Amino acid sequence: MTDMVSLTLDEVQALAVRVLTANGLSEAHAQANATVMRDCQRDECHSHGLYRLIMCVKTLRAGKVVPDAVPEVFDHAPGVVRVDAKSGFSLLALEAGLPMFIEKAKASGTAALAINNCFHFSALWPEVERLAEEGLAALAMNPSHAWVAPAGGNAPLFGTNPLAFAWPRAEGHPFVFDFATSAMARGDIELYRRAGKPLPENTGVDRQGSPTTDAAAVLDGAMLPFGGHKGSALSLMIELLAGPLIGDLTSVESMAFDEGAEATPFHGELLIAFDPARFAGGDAASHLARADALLNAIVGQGARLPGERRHAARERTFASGHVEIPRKLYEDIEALMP
Ligand code: NDP
Ligand code: PYC
Repeated sequence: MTDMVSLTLDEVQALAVRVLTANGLSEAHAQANATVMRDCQRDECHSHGLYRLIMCVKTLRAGKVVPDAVPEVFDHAPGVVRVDAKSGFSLLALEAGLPMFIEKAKASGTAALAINNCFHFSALWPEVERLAEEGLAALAMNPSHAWVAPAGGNAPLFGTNPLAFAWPRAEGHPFVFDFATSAMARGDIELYRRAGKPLPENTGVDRQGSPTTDAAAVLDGAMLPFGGHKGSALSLMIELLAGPLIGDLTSVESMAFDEGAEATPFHGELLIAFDPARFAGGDAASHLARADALLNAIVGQGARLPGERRHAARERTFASGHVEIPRKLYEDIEALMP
């Protein structure tokens, strides 16, 4: 018996849906959540693939998420779509809001989508990649739980606050980056802890504020932002834009709402889209070609573009027809069946 379990993408989806519905989640939410976990597993984004089932089930069992919430979409302003997730998971709310959001962005050149009152566990790149496939440039961001100390501070205040960006390209995959504004996503630190591996330096501090490479000590202490004051400022921007601006919770408030249940964070999410066809008018194709030249020049220097590793992983998965997950994770997931 090997340490890894091999699954087709259909099996990944079916496993996630089976575990989520068995724990009380509606079929519609389970399919939406499972699709993003499957796509992360396909692209070897391990911290936000099937591993997320553990946190989703913990969230369902904590009892605050509404497992069959039906999101409500509001045409809030000419350039603003608002979706009330009604205390459900975020991904079905996103599905509900996307058509009006895309329509507004294409009609006006730019639009924002605010998702409110959602439990959020997922990677953001699938969301902005979808928008770029519609020909739009896009940003997405959200707070999480207060796990990260601000630069120069010593106690958790910010979330791991991801920021994702996508840019459409005439040929090939859209250019996409997506990263936590903490030195490492919390999900990755958890995977280090599970693997018993030391963290890179400057990932976090222990409860006493002393630097440590021990993953469990950092999870119990405070994570650090990436890039010192620069990552810290970006993280703060995300707290403000995807928190008070859209009338939703900050990471500190999400943590307080959690009341120690260690469920997935509860807050809002902000997406913004720009349509190059509107901004650049008849010249859009030539301006997009100049953008391509810039992106190609990066690759021409031997540097890699964000997203290249993911796309290489995607091709490997399609070629082999399966993904592999650690047997221990597979067993932990099976143990989530009630
Ligand atoms: P990574 O550090 O793994 O990757 C960040 C980005 O940088 C990716 O786009 C990646 O592309 C790119 N990249 C990595 N290395 C290089 C390199 N050497 N050269 C060029 N580009 C590079 O991301 P994180 O660990 O910070 O975040 C992981 C995921 O966690 C994200 O998807 C994020 O959305 C999610 N997350 C979600 C949260 C939530 O609240 N829902 C909170 C925090 C994180 P590539 O993928 O091709 O390697
Ligand atoms: O990995 O930091 C993280 C994270 C928080 C919420 C979802 N993922």
